[in-house]
Amino acid sequence: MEHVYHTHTETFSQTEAWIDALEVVEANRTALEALFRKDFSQVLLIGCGSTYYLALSAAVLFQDITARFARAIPAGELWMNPNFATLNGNLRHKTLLIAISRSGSTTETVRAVEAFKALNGGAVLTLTNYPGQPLVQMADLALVIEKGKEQSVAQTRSFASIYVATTALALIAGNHQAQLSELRRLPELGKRLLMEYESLAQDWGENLGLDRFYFLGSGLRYGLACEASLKMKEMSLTHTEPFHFLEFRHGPKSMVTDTTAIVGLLSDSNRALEQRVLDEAEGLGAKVLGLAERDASISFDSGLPETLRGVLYLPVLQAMAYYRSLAKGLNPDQPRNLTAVVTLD
Ligand code: F1P
Repeated sequence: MEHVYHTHTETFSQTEAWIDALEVVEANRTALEALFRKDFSQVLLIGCGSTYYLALSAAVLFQDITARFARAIPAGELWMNPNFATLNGNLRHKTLLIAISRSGSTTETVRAVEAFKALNGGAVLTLTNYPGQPLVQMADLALVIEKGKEQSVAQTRSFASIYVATTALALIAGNHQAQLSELRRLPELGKRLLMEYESLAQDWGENLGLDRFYFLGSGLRYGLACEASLKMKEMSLTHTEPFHFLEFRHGPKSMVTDTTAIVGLLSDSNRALEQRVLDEAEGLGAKVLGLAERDASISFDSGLPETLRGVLYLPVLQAMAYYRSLAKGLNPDQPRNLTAVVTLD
């Protein structure tokens, strides 16, 4: 019997965790509204690895939707420099800290929250997939999306579940509650993408003639490009890097060969500028794959606003990394040298 990898099960069942994410946010709506009414002048999002990339994308989303200053830093950076959150000790500028962690127990993230609280930096909201963990206990408000739990080391459905939650949170923070119902369409859309494009993900993943991957994304899609690149790196031990679209011309382009794959997470708003970068890379011999709302190799055809459909970029790219891992004879569930949680003394 063919071995069933957790990564496959988790990637292909992820839309159930998206539903859970929306339910958890809905169940905590009153508390969230109260939290976002508090006096704070910046939102700081932290995480490590995948969850840092999630924070990067969610910061753009928050700022776009709420018109409040939001930024992301790795949790380890905040742990080492907690004054950063309070703008060098100036507590007139209160911070809302959003700490993101699948496990809820990564040492850097726990230590960063401790340091932030010791400085009286502001309120703490945590987003995790496991109950009863330190980050859940330390929070002013903790959202736990248990359907996002996973056996694999590399995050797939956990990441996507928390990403869906942050999209809903940004709508609540920005007083756009009326748009929450639009998010309920995401799970069906995600399911369709996985069915429609699994064979494309497999073809690209199994193409071992490609020896390097670059993932390009701008705005909220940059953090998602980072995550897609990390999946490829962790699961398939491939040379891969993410870049902002227009940055690609400023050096990275010199790496393009005819064994290069370029994956473009295209926007609506800047599509023409982004497409030119892909066309230039193709002209240099790269194999190019575009993801976009419509008229692309992978088309969402979602009808959803650009800010709300970010999660749709993920499933097919996660599946591509999975298939490349298998094609290279690796175990996608257990990337080399990694553990699911980084615990420091
Ligand atoms: C974060 C994380 C993962 C990564 C690695 C180690 O954990 O960096 O993103 O894949 O396996 O842990 P968490 O804080 O989100 O649980």
